[in-house]
Amino acid sequence: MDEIFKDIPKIEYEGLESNNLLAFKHYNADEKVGNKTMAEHLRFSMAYWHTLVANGTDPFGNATMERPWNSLTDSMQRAELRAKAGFEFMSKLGINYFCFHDRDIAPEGNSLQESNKNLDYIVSLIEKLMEKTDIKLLWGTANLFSHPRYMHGAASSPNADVFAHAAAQVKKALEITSRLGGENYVFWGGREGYETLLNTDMALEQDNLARFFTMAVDYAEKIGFKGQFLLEPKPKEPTKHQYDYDVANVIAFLRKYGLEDYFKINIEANHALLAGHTFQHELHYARINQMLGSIDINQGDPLLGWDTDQFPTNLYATTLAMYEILKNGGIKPGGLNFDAKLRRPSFEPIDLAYGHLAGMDTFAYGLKVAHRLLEDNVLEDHLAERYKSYQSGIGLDIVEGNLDFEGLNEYALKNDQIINASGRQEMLESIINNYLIMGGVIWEKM
Ligand code: XLS
Ligand code: NI
Ligand code: NI
Repeated sequence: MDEIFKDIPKIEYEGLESNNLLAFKHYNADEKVGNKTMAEHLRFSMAYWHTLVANGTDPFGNATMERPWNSLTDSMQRAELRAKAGFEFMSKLGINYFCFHDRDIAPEGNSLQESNKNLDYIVSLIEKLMEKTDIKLLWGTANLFSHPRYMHGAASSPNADVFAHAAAQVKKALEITSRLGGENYVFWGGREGYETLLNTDMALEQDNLARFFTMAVDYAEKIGFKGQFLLEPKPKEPTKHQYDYDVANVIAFLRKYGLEDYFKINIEANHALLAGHTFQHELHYARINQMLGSIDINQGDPLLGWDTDQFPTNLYATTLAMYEILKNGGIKPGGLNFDAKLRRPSFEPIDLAYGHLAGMDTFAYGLKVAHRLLEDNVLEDHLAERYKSYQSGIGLDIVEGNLDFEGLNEYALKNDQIINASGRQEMLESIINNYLIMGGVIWEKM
């Protein structure tokens, strides 16, 4: 096959000694961290929409991205070249998974029939590319937000015809995800939310959303789709208030409608920030509720109030994220999907390599530091000490349910000697810094 990204070489691991900017310094796919290789821990995935479809348009300006398929006028030919380019890119970067929306891989036609036909054609091509490269589908999803018909939402639209159309689209997206062996299926509530309560029946819209998810679960069972369903929270954008606000909100929603056994959560770093949380908070909240399914890796800008979807380069954040993932016992069948895009002026194809490479190295480093923190029981020992009053005496009675308010009152009346211990936050922060500085490489030489 003709090479499409001629400027992007195969990216190899060369370690910290190398000054080659197009080589990994930390991500070494086959290197073991604990009992798994980095590739097994990290399960990186390319996001079709950002890496292959985004062209640099923003509300103030036109496309900037130089991409080989931009010169083609036929939308199906563009889709074909994109697919080939995507698989070449993933092979060169050593990314073993990808994710897509239905409308990323094939253009929307003039009717549902035509759109489905376009999909079938491209899916056959993708199937062949997957076979050739051994690259797998992490998840598929349906774009229920770009087309004008979804202006009021999809499953939460006040218009039942829109609900039906969205259902047909998800039916097809489930079929192709299943055909391609997708390991998960994602719902991100694109326009499932509201602009004003003056015209919104929130109770009906939420009931309808749940009806929609229930039908999806039933249909997956019918066609034998074995993948994990995931819901991806986001507090705002495009609507003022999205229904899938954050992890806590999604868990409450799933439990209300009896869907909690069928779904896990896909957590995106930038969405956590928009909800006023850290990525670590959202991962932790999902983990302790057995709901951590997969992650969309990127980073936001704390000075901006929207989803900037930048490539992740913050070592502190990736360390704490990998800490949660290790505590979760890994994230399989989920993975680390690059829901990240280039800045508009980074318009050359080679920038795609720099972006993904930076993200992969940043997560590899975070993985190594998190693994070391866990091996040394740094935070675990401190936690055990901090909560030890619940291991015996009155604390154990509370935990075991042996006491009520009256019993506790009796105890408290006799005990006026409360002694607190320091939380040691600053000490812990400095320990984390020391682990971060010694990183994944230097300690091995010490
Ligand atoms: C947008 C979302 C979207 C989902 C997939 O903010 O992150 O890209 O991941 O629909
Ligand atoms: Ni996302
Ligand atoms: Ni996003």
